[in-house]
Amino acid sequence: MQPFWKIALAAAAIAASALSGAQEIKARFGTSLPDSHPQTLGARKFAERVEAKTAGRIKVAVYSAGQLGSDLQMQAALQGGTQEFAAPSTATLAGLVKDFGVLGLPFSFADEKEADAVLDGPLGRKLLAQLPARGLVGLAFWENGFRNVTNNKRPIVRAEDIAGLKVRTMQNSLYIDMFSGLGANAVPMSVTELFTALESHAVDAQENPYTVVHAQKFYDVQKYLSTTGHAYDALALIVSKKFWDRLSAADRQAVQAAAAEATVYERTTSRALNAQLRAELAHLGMQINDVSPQERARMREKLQPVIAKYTAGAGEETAREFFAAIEQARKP
Ligand code: EAX
Repeated sequence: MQPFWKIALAAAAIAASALSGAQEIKARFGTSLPDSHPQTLGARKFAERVEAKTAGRIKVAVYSAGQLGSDLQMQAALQGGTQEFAAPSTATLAGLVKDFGVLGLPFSFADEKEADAVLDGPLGRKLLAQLPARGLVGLAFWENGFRNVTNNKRPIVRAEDIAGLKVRTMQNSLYIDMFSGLGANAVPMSVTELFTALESHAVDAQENPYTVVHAQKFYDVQKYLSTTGHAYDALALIVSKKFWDRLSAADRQAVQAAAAEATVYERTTSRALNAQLRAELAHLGMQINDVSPQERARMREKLQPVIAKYTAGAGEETAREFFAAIEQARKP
């Protein structure tokens, strides 16, 4: 714990510099994933753009790989004003604003194009607009990507193959229910603890996009990667409202513009890496099997009660808008 007077001094320093409009403003951006993952690459690009747009006046220091805590802890730190930026999975945000839960509903998006259309459209803006009431400001949606199951027991060929596996999930009730719904034993924990849990066989399995499997070196402790693609995981670039409120209008504009540029970069990088890392993971010794569309449909069928529960839980109106936006994106 930092002594109170130190925190008070630091806060006063930030407030003073914002008021003068000339002094340096320091901010911290925390990510839960390693330096090579798009979450952290995006954070560094964002930091670079913010600095460029403010002539070096706003400095954003990036702390990767959970150095500032788990996604959940960082979210709380942003709310409390002891950390400025983060880009957690939107699944984490669903614990604060239930409407975010629609984004993680299994087997909703067919591809990234649909996700972009929904996230950058009215539904995405409506979700972000709910954050200030919770002490956060949402700047943009980034990408983690489609999540696939890895384990060290067997390839997931049929939906039933997931049953009985001890699967690490994110600390989010939708993901816990999703894997329980497929007959697995869901074990929620932070991604920062996951490598050790897999290595020590505390869990058999986990689910994440190729980029996370590669960045976290899960190929060293997991044999099988099955392309379940059960959910698209969007990240949200968020900022502490306490910090945001201290910025001048011009600085806010600069930060928004930096966020827009970093978003294009982060998504492009995520897509390029996800496309290239599948072959790399096979090369590193993982056995990769494609799950058939029929089996994915069977998984979706088994998850109907979970989908119904979280559709209702996220709010009828939000859910209706979410599915309508996907339909709209699908139109040629
Ligand atoms: O921040 O926790 C997870 O599995 C997520 O993929 C990731 O950490 C997003």
